[in-house]
Amino acid sequence: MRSAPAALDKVRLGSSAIATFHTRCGNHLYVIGTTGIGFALYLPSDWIFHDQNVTFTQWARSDSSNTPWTLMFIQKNEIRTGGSGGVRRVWGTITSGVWNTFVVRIKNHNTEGIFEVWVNGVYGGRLTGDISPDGPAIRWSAGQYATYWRSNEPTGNNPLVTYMDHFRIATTREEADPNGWGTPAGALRIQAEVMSKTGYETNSFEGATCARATSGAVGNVRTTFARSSGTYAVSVRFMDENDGRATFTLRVNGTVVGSWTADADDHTWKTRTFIGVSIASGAEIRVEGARAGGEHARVDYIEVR
Ligand SMILES: [Ca+2]
Ligand SMILES: [Ca+2]
Ligand SMILES: [Ca+2]
Repeated sequence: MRSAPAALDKVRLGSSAIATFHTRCGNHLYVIGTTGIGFALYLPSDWIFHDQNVTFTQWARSDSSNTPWTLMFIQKNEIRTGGSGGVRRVWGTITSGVWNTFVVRIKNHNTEGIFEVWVNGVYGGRLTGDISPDGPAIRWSAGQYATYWRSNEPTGNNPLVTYMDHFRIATTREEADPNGWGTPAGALRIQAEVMSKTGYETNSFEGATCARATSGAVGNVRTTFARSSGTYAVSVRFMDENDGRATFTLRVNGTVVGSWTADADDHTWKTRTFIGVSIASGAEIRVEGARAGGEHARVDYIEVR
């Protein structure tokens, strides 16, 4: 049985956005003068990754439905762009069964254009120069679009189901980033389930998608810090189960920031915060844990602000 994931939040326009937009034909947004476009994508856990492109969102000039278009698509487990606009690149990788978050920055210009992408909070890089679509504003379309299937039989699941949520247009990346929704302004929240894992696996528990330790050996979830170097507060949301006492350790580039044991045993999600943490751009942020009794050392997310 296939069940829809819980929606993350409602569609809303960032409070600082200078963009103006309206909807047309159900799924087109017109975006003027934006710097950040944010959205989230969910693939069902039984998604079959394959080598045909599955376009799920695209951008073009607002004043014409003609080309050029920039298409964003899934191919294998990669997020790529392509299409007649010439914005071609692999931007990152995703997994099924979790919400994957995106921020896309588009600056239209024939010679000084910018197109850059963050996938799950990780910077995927930048293309510059002649960035299409050109025109007075950007038309943003969401939903599956047949490109490969014009001339080929579709492969993968049948039906092929994708979910999108958390659409936002904003003037800063932080505000556009779905990871920041519901978090303090400027905070960066990275979900454990989309981090790299060793000895951990994605799990759903007590209302949260999280990562849990797979054994009594110490494992970890980890991510690369994509913001500028500085001093930050770091919070870890973890589950304190009632049938075990796991110990968690937060490390930045290998150095221990702090360690704690989930020994309240009241079976609730809790947040542990460390302040004054020096983090260099590009540093690895890691949370370690291991199963202890019936407690799986579950981590929901980390938040940096
Ligand atoms: Ca416990
Ligand atoms: Ca348990
Ligand atoms: Ca989570």
